[in-house]
Amino acid sequence: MQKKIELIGVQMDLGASKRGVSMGPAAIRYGGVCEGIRALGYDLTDKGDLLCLTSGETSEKLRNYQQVVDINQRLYLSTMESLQNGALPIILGGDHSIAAGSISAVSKHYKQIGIIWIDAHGDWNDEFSTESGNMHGMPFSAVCGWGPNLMVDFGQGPVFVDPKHCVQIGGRDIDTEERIRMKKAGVTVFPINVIDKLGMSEVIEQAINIACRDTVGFHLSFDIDAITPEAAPGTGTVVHSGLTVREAFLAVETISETGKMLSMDMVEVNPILDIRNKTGILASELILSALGKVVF
Ligand SMILES: [Mn+2]
Repeated sequence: MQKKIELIGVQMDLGASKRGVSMGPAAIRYGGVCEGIRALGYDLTDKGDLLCLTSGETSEKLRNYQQVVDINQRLYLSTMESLQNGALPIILGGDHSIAAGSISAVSKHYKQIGIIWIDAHGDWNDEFSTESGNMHGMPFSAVCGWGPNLMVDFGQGPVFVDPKHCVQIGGRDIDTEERIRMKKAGVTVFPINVIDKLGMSEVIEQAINIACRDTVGFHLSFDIDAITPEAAPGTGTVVHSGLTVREAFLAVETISETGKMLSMDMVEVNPILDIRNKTGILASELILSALGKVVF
């Protein structure tokens, strides 16, 4: 694992229907992420936050698309700059729409990457399959080249991630059309009931194998709503009966042991809906465990 880390906050919440995840980067920083990363011995640069445009074009099926595209263009450039510096980028969201910018930079830089996407949702919609028009439900599809088009190519000349190197973990609220699209594309999905049966230890091992086979390594995109709402109440689209805190830690601890994580997003922390920054602290701790923090 690289010793240089660059942190990029993204104050973006226009890809979601509930406001407030724009304050996520602050909540995760208050949770101690910077101090923790330095304590692990990394050379950390906190690049501060990107801010989104105050207004822009919108449509029913692609809500706030101009602001979403704009922030992704700038996050792409910032992530690419970090990669060219030889750093491992950690992106603090913000809603999940920003993963289009971060991942497309990682994919373009390394050419052949896998993705491990830990989330209650599939995030595999386009403008035709979406039921809400919320663009935080579309980035996983976009970085694989499956639309929506304006999120696939926003001027960067994308290198698509092959869905056969992509894994979704923790899904339990995947739309009907979205499910068909994921199956057709060939994304491997470990929904919550499969995790019940196999156990996270087995699931994360299989996921890592899929994401590492014929790739340089993988990007980890962690949506905090993957975790059960009792433990992570500070998020906008809660779905009951999610991952336990220990299952989540086991996943990121095992990921850390591989040394193959190239970059990471931690998204959808909403301090407005949180209880005494419980979710912000949890997000911070999960990042540290993904970077090698051990309990013994
Ligand atoms: Mn998500």
